[in-house]
Amino acid sequence: MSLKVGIIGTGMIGQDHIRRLTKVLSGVEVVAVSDIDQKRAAEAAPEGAEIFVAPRDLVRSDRVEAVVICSWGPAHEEQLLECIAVGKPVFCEKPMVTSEASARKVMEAEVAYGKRLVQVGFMRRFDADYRRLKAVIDGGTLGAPLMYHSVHRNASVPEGLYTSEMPLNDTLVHDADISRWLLSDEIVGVEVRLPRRSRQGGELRDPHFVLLHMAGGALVDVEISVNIAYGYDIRGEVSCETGVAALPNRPATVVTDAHGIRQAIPEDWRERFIEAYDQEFREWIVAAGQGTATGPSTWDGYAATLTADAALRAVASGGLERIKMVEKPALYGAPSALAAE
Ligand code: NAD
Ligand code: ISE
Repeated sequence: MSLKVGIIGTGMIGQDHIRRLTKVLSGVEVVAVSDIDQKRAAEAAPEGAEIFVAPRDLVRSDRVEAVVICSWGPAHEEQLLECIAVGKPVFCEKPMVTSEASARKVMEAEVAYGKRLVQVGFMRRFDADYRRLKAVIDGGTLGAPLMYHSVHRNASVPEGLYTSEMPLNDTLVHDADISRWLLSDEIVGVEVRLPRRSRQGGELRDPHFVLLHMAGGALVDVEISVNIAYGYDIRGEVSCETGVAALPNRPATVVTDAHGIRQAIPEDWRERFIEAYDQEFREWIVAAGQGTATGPSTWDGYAATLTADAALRAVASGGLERIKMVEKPALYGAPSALAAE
């Protein structure tokens, strides 16, 4: 029996997820779509899917067993709360929400419901290279991790679509989450330094150099570049006590001609993380079919939101901004359980 899914938000990633849910993965069927842009919803809807004007009606439809949210970040809180209110499993693209208050509301609603329903779209945790990197660190052969260097480069972002806050509250959240996951630790402080502004980004402030302070004393530096022009380039290297572990360069055909010897670079996240997105949905379909969720949780979405908030404060203050988390609800496991998730 197939899991019957409704998709809210049929823009770039909504359409990519519809493609994988209808053409790549099995055990799932897209039976409904909704978007504030009715034309886009109609164009993206797979054959036989019902088109809803209001996301609320999609969530409450008897045909829909589980929901995938791909709308813009500020719309996520309301849509997540609708799903939790009716007890339907929901996959929500990052950022889970865009403020601490919203994250607390979603977490309180899920805790009151008493069962995990939300999986957040931190797809890097499902990438085979990141999984191997984590296995090396957890294996302990290199000693304790001391520093993590994270590079997050986008070729470009459509001008106007990206506000000055988005490199931090939309892009940095991936690095915040993967740092917590790789190092099995929480972020307790954030600093941001602003190098000379790149002219590639027009008026947009780009790039950002971010320093994350982990509770156990490790430090993470993050380069956030959203207009690097040459391609989508994601790197990561962990320096430990007796060695270094790094993500490999992606395999690509080596082309040799009169211009030299070179390899292609992914255009954007859809190409770089194609297998990771497939895997995150494979695991989501199994859990949602059982009426629950696994993988990146509301707690992880909350932690990433706090990091983005602190980074935005750090830009304004120029100093170290501390993060204070509420006590972790038992629903999300003990603090040390991060290592096993
Ligand atoms: P997009 O602008 O291409 O698409 C967003 C769609 O949501 C649009 O069609 C818009 O009309 C619709 N929408 C907005 N508010 C809505 C609402 N209240 N109700 C219904 N529909 C609404 O953006 P995108 O690039 O597809 O990004 C969507 C989300 O996915 C963002 O949160 C983004 O951060 C996230 N994202 C995640 C990844 C990843 O790697 N995990 C990659 C890209 C985007
Ligand atoms: C986009 O929304 C994503 O989530 C991508 O993974 C990220 O690399 C990019 O910066 C975001 O715009």
